[in-house]
Formats: sequence, structure tokens, C-alpha cells
Amino acid sequence: MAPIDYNKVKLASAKHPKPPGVKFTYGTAGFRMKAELLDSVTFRVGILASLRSKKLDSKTIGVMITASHNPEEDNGVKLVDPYGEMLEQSWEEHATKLANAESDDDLVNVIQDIIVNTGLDGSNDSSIVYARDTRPSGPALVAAVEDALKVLGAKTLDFGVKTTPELHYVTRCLNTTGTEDAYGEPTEEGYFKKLGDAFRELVERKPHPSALTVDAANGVGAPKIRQLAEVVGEFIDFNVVNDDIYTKGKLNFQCGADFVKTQQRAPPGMNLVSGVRACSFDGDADRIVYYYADEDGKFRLLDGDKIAGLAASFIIDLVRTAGLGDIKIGVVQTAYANGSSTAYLTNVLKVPVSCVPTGVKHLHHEAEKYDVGVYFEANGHGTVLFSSHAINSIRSAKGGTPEQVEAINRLSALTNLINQTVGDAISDMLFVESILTNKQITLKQWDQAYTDLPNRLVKVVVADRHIFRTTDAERKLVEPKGLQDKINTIVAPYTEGRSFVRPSGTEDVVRVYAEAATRQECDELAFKIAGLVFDEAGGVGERPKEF
Ligand code: G16
Repeated sequence: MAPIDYNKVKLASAKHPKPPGVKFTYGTAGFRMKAELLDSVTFRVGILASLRSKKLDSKTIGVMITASHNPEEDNGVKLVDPYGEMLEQSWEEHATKLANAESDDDLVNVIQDIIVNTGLDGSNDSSIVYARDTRPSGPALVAAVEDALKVLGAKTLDFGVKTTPELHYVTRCLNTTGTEDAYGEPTEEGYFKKLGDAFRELVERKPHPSALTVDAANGVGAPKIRQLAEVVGEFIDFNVVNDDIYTKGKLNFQCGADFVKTQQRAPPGMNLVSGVRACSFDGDADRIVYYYADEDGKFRLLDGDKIAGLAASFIIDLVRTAGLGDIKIGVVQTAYANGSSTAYLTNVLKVPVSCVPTGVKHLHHEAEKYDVGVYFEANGHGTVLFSSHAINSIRSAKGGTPEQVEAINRLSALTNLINQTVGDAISDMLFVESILTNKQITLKQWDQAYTDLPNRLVKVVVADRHIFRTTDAERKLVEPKGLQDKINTIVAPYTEGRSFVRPSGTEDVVRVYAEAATRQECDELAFKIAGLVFDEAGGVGERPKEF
């Protein structure tokens, strides 16, 4: 226990000056921008992490340095709370204020304000675990975080180059070891062992599927899949592509989950012929989408919505078979969810569906309201949360018939297989594979649950995306004033037409989503709305082109 030495803070901060005039915001997934602007931000996030730990009785806080799906020249930093969840929202404001303090003196004032406003004891100990993805800018940003942690005397654990979900996992493990909520061994080996054991339990004695081609986005997922193969290799073969983490400029470039989802095609160079089973991770392996080519060679995407449908239907069946009817299941989506997926969940599976704003933090909290909360963004980011009521019911259930016992055992294995701290491409992939293996179905059979409405996502660059404000879980624009009425007028004539516009929280763009009954109508609608946004809200560069 030692009080904060503000002189030392100022001296250290002087080595990480804030670029003048830049306004930083803690957005959808922390701070994210061009890496060259991030030195002062990461230093200050180090300070915030230490303060957060001091506030929470010295519990370990996670710091992840990644820009996930963004281009390689970007980077980012975000905090992970003790149970592996995203930073509590009320602290995002503190993060933004710290990042924007113009001088070292201002920085000290903001730190003191945070101490007063949150009532934390500045002399408490603090404990931080940190990791980074494979971006070339990562090591320098880690050094900036370390400078801050050193000056605040924090206890630190450098977790090295890891996927974002591994950092979430280890943060929860470190804070629960030795308690009745113990989540696992706080090491990478512990992570793979936990997933591997659960996967074995779910798939052994079942015929194995054919090999799975995994596009690792030339990111950290590539080496991690190889480590995974060491523990599950007897049940599944991986053919890893886009696994070059050393050549500059390759990360997320023309590959990865975001490319596949937005371009609706396989990464160039992948030989996606009929019969090949494929999936793509993003740069930090927290998202996954699946795909295949049908008999005519046509690309077919199984995105986050399809994964949510598959997961919900599997869990509903198991809960029913296990005789655990009091476990209430729900699904959480965002405005990007395909209209057909929401109809399938509501009308066929008959599960309650909630719609929340984009961002894992929003989905996660909503999912906590159910006994089993399945949440997935259409972009492939998601997981399943089991409440303590659900876990206790599953663990104490005995089962009167062999079918019941088997269903209970499978549910129990799922609670270990699924990374409940955050969306995790590796864990989600094993989850999907275990469902397909148990049901003995192909990607095509999975796809047949419902047919997606044609949809398109377009990015529009505008002078200031902060002029856009939304309501109704981002489905309607409040500002710029009058724009929503114009959108409604354009959408009205389209069969099953739907479109919305929102500012991205991770990239300097405005996103336009459109869906309609046919591909042609959908593309026309997306183009019209993107053009409207460009014309009426300060479009920059090239006006969106017709598709
Ligand atoms: C992050 C968030 C996701 C969000 C995505 C895009 O993903 O974790 O919840 O869907 O950004 O957000 P936006 O549309 O606001 O830019 P990732 O995989 O990049 O960390």
C-alpha cells in the first residue's frame, strides 16, 4: 500500500505526450485509431486500469492491446473487468477524460477527480494482466502501459501475444481461483485444456466431420489454432490458411471474418469448392463466421445469426430432453440481425429475442437477464451465458433415463466449452463443431433452417460521424434532423425492405445496412441510402458507387 506519487506520474506522462487537438473517445470496443496516435492513450489506460483495480479491492484488471478487425496500421486498447466482462460503462467516461487531458497537470487533476468521484482509496494495491495481438505497433504500446503501471506500483502479469478472448478468460480465472466460482487455470495451457476436455466429452464416440479450413486473418488466431490442434487433433483436422503473422500489411487484408461478412465471398486464394467446410476468424480471434460453396459453386455464408440459431436450437433440445424446463432461454441480437433470423427464432424456436445497440457490452448485459442467454452479432461476435441458476440446475440434475443423463452431461460440457466471458472464435468454433457432430449434419443442412434476406453493409466516409445520433437500438436516426424521414420514404416501396444508418464506434465511418426481398432490390436500396447519407451529411471522397 502506497499513496500515488503525482510528481512521478507527471514525469512519466511527459514521455507520453498527448497529440494536441486530437479528441479521443472510449467507443464500442475501447480506444481504437491509427496506432501512431495511441501512445499517450495507452499510457493513460494503464493508469485507469490501476485505478479500477484499486477501486475493486485490488482485483486483477485486464488490458488488451488490439484493433481486432481494423486494418493493420490501426491499434486499440480496452480494459477488462474482473469477471472477464467489458469495462463497466460508467468508467468509460473516466477513460475518455483521462485520454483527453491536454497537459500533465490536467492529467493529475483528472486522476484526482476520479479518485474523489468514485470514492476509491488511491493507496490500495493494484493488479493488472495485459496482452496484445500480433500488430507491429503492439510492443511499443505495451511499453507505454508498463510505464504507467510501474509509476503506480501495480502488480503486473505480462500475458504476451494472445487472442482477446484468452485475455478475458485469464482475467476471470485470476480473480476466481480458489473460490466456488473458479473459472479455470489462469494460464494458456489451462485455457486449451478446459476447451479440449469439454470438446472431447461432447464429440468422442461420434463419427468425426471432414477437415475444417480456418482462415486466421493473418492474425494471432493462426498460432493459437496450432496449439488447439495439439489438444483436439484426434477429433478434428484443421487446414489453416491466411496464417502469415510476419509479413507486414497482411493482417485482416482481404481475409478474415469482417472481409467475408461484408464482401459476402471467400478470401481470395481460398479454394472454396463444394464439399469444403470453412470458417474465418478476425484479427484477434474474437469473431467467427462459417461458409461453404453449394453444388453450383455459389458462396453461402453462415454468420453470427446462423450460429445463434444453431446454438439456441441445440440448447433448447438438450434442456427439454434433460427435463430442465425451468431454465429460460433467450437470444440477444442487434439491428444488423437478418430479418429472417429473428423470424426463425421467434416463430420456429419460439424463444424471446431482444434487440440492443451494437457492441458486445450491450449484448452481454442483456443476455445476463436469461438463465441461458445466447448472444451473437451478425458479424460473428458472440457467446452463450449460463446463469448460476442454470449451472446449479445442470450440476445437480440426476436424470432418470439414459437420454436425460446424456443431455445433462452435454449441457454440463457446454458450460465449460463456451467461453462465457466474451465472444471467442476458437471456443465458438468448437461449439459449432460439437453441435454439427452431435446432430451429424453438414453446413448445408444447418443453413436450411431458414433463408437469409439479401442484405448489404456499406461504409460511408463523412466529415464528422459524431453528428449522427440514433435511438431504438440504433434502428432510427435522431440526428441529423430530418434524415430518418428521408430514409423511411426511400425504404417504403421495397418488399421486406429495411435500412438503418449508424456511426461506427471502431472506425471513422458511418455504416449503412439494408435488406430486401431480392438481391437486386437490396443493392439498390443500400446504394440509395448510402448516397443520401453522403449528400446530406457531409460525405467525403468518392460518392458511394452502384454495386
Ligand atoms: C467490435 C465490437 C463489436 C462490434 C464491432 C463493430 O468488434 O466488439 O461488438 O460489432 O466492433 O462495431 P462498430 O460498428 O461500432 O464499428 P471487434 O471484433 O472489432 O472488436
